[in-house]
Amino acid sequence: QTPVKLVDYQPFSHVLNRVELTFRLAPQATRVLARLHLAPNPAGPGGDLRLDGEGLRLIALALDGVALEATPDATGLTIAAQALPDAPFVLESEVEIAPEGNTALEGLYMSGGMYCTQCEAEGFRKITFYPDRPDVMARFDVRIESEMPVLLSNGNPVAAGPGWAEWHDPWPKPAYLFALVAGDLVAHSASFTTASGREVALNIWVRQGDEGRCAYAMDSLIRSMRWDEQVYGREYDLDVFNIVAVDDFNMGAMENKGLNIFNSKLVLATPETATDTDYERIEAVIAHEYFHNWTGNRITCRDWFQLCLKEGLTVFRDQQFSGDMRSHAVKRIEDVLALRARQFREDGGPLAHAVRPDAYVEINNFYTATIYEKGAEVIGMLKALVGEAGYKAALDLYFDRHDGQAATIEDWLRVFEDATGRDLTQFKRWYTEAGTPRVKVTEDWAEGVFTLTLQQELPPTPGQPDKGAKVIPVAVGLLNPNGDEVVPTTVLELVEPVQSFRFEGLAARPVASILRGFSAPVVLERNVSAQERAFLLAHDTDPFNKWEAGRALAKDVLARMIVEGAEVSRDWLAALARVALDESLDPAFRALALRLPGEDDMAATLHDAGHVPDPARIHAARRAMAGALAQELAGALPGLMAGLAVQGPFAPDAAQAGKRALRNAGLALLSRLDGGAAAEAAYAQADNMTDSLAALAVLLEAGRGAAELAGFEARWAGERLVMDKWFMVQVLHAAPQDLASVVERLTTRADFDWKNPNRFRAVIGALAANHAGFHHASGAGYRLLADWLLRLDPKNPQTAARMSTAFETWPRYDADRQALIRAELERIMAAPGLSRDLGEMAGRMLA
Ligand code: BAL
Ligand code: ZN
Repeated sequence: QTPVKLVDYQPFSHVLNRVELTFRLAPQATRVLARLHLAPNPAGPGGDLRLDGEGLRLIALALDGVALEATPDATGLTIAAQALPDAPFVLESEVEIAPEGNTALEGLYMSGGMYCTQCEAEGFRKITFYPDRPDVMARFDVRIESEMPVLLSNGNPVAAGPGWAEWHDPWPKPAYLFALVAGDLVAHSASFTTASGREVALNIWVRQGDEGRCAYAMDSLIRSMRWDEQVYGREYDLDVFNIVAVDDFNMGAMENKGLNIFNSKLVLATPETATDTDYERIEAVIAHEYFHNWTGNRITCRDWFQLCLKEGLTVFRDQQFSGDMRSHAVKRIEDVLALRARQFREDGGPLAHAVRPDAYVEINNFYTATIYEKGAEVIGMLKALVGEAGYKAALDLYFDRHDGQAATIEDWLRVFEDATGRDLTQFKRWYTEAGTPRVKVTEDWAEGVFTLTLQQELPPTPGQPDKGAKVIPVAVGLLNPNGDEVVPTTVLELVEPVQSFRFEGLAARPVASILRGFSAPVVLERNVSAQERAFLLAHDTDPFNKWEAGRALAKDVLARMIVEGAEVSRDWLAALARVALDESLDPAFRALALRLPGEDDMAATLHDAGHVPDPARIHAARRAMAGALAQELAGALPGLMAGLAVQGPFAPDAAQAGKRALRNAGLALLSRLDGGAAAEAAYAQADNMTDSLAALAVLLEAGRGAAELAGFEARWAGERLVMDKWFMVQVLHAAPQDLASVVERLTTRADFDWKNPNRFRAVIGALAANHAGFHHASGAGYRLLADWLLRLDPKNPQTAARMSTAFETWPRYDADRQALIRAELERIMAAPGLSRDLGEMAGRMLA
């Protein structure tokens, strides 16, 4: 496996101004005719013309109308320099491909009888011979010939007739943004008037029968378009914006220019079929893909090492949007929970890599939490350092300077330097160095001066043993002993390995609220008493740190229960009960405060503290903690839940969703007291999927729910997205010792369509997410996962590789579990015909 390296970047030998494509669609034998208008690139290295191409049957090739002999190799074809004119020329090719047999879901493939494409990162080379690299940007004209009634591609429609349609995209784009859809589809349509008064036709294309499930996605799209105009000054630039929902999709969605293609689970929603979490995700992902139109499409990446340039920025923008639409406090807590669960986990293990990596074997393996979520955190830090006005000036300059270009992280940082005058040389380490910094805090109080000393430690990561000090914005506020804020939020800039910050003129020793809003993606190490955490939980004015204080307290208590067999802390119970019952607080916030630390999270925490986590003990202690909390709140739960009843029809907004979240948290606690009786009643009464699924999960946790599972199945058997939930809930909530048999039972069902990524994730992804079950000492969970990865890999290597990250935490566990996991990874590595995707992942985990 030869890695691709950032240092080897060279511009392409030619420029490609225009592309004409004709598709004659047929499931087994699609013909693709390409006319590439090429010219020598004066800034390029010269030499041969190398085109990428994989799995293509070459029918014909011609240069300026003259047939050309060429023999493709496994990855493309080369036209020797001496055969190339020293002036503009047209290269024509005709190839044949078989979309029906394309189970990798990359390139042109079929899903539910329709044709669709996925070209990011390197899928276009499976469609035609082409310079499949993001810095080659061209205008596309596309003609589709097919009996399918709806024929779509990027850009604006030009003309159509029976069995054909033509599209023109006026905006130069790289091939990864190409898209084509042909199917028997219906549209949910609307229109949008841009800030400058242009009309844009909006369509969400779905299969017959799904058109009534698109309203929320359309509403989210319209709000996203307006928001990007108002907040970033970015207007849409085509006459149409099409979204298509497909059932078989490796990712969540894809931002192809003017023709977004979505996993149907991120489009289709009704109150009966989708949960509040689904609605929130739909809103966020619709926004994310739309925002890519400027941050990704108009300004794209020079090469795939720069992936975070578009993904980190676009995640940051969708997080801002969701905060504006819902609650910034709740959104921030949810984002940090996800960051710690996925990115910190990645950063602390064998798969750690920089936000801008400098080598890869398979780029599909780098669509990671580090590129996306840490990439967004880095932008949040930049914004904290330069301020609102600096950020706005830098972004305006970025759009002005780089519109139409394929840019780099250096370009990105330079606009901040030019707009604000700030030197970002040291800050750039956030992009080039992996690992989660640890910031140790010591506090000193003497003669009215409070001193905070911050020391940064940068753990080694694969290939990066030593690192330089980072620029870490640490937002701090100080409270006096009465709970009043005496120093409002101030951003301290930690740039040295150790640095002290003084606060003068204070009447009494303050209580410090540090890393407010989670101002940097670091682990804060601080010796804080339980009393001080409880004080911050009660008084902190920063909602993130208020939640964080409760979280840290819960983790301390739970860690002592696991390691020492300690009892649940009465103080913690009392403090949490106060928050849960505080009606001045947002129900969504209270629901998050009641959510106990997850088992994987506790395993990481214990490992960080020098313990070897025991999954069975973690599981038992967490259940004991939930039981104690239920006892503490026993008298208050009925009143709490009654007060949260939603009046009126279902709305997927933050206010109702927050009430449902807190009510269902209450239901979960109540089941610890009544064995699930209230959950049975709740399930019977539920009139929306949020409540149905929550009650079902509670019943399964309580060892009940057989009748409800059967009823659920009978009602939803024909609904793939809903049945994914049915599969998943059983796996997530299986008792640890039963998990393997539950998975084995589910995977032998006829409707376990394992080639569908959503169904595979619903079962095999959930297997790995059931911490105590997956890590059961028998090793059955590990074996099952490896078996399924090996089965999926020849069909869909991208999803197999993605799911293999379940093994990335192996160094945390005891020697027996480590040996079991290593044996499975070695079994994977030894498999004949292993994909580059899964091979790279297993190899990195074993290194
Ligand atoms: N570009 C791949 C899908 C996404 O991040 O939007
Ligand atoms: Zn994206």
